[in-house]
Amino acid sequence: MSLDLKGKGINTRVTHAGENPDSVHGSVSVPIYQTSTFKFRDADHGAQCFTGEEQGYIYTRVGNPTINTFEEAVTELEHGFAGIATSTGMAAVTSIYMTYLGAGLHMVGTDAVYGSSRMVMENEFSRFGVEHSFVDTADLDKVRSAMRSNTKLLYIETPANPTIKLTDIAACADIAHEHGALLVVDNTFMSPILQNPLELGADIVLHSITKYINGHTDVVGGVIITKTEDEFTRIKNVIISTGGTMDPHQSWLVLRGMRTLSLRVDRAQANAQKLAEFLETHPKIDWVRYPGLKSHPQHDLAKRQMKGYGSMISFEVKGGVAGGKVVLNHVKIPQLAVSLGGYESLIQHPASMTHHNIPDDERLAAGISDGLVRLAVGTEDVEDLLADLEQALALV
Ligand code: LCS
Repeated sequence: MSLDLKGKGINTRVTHAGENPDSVHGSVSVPIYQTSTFKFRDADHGAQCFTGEEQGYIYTRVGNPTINTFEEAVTELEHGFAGIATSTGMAAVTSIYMTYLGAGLHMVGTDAVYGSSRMVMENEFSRFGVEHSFVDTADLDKVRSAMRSNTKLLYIETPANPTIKLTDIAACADIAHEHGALLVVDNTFMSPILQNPLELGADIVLHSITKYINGHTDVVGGVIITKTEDEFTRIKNVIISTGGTMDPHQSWLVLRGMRTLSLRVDRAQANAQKLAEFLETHPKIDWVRYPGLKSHPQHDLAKRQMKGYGSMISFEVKGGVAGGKVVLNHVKIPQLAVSLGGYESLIQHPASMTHHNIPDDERLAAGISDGLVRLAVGTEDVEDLLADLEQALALV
């Protein structure tokens, strides 16, 4: 019997969600069902599994017990109907685009989304006649005026990568629904610990679990969680036929990583708050963007829709790109690498790295300046991180 998690706190739910003791040997950790296919009892059983008259596993692209355990666990944390694990975060993004968009249909998206979430639409889906408008979704008037009669998706990322601008999820849900569209939220930067978009009116939430959910910088993956059975079935059918599914070993690893999610998030965001406050008063820093700072233009929205401020900071060093490079090249603890959400601190330069494929005019219009440095704060001792940044900034 699994533990009833109704009414339990987030730390209990992240520890026990999806827990389903092995009925054969009682293993506490879910077994890795490393199999591509499943044997039927007899011909009738096989046929009934295909029609759905019998519940049973058929083939791992369609479903697998280890993968399902991870999906159930993350669905519990996002308060959804069901989840679908995908091979990468981008497989989650493109599967949603594929499910709801087609020739002559339109989406509205946040202008400063993760670079590939925008470029796959502008470069690939546009070849199939899909229309798009990427706008500053922090400005609700811009969202309203971008919506058209053929808009099927409003796709937002909040906080956005890497500008740390916020979008009002509840207000966007109203706008999407008034136009007969669905609201999709990329919740990667917050993880299910700090923000639950389905509870704020969104229809679909996705994560690159490469980041906080796995948290150990050793696995890529994605997940989609829907509010309703209808949306789950539509997306699941697309993923089964296009093949962007996760594999059993990958699912076991991300579930293992996820068990410590709330501990990691708590420590990393406590560190991030102190680092952001330190950077804000540092004479070598031009500006800092972190939702936990009162100077963040949407600090009130952060308090309203987020349960914490996360551990992503953007800032610009005096002297722009040249100043930023000095910091990137001289910090010793944060590693110079893309990605985020692992236990360790990482630092990178979006204009030349994660967002290099966005044309300069679009990138600058989206607020991703040439000198913007992105710091993903980890779980190290904050005194060590502060001292490290201080010594690197002294060299600017
Ligand atoms: N959504 C967000 C917000 C992301 O940051 C990323 C990857 C993705 C989706 C795609 O997920 P993936 O396929 O990589 O699992 N973001 C990256 C970043 O900021 N640095 O490296 C990858």
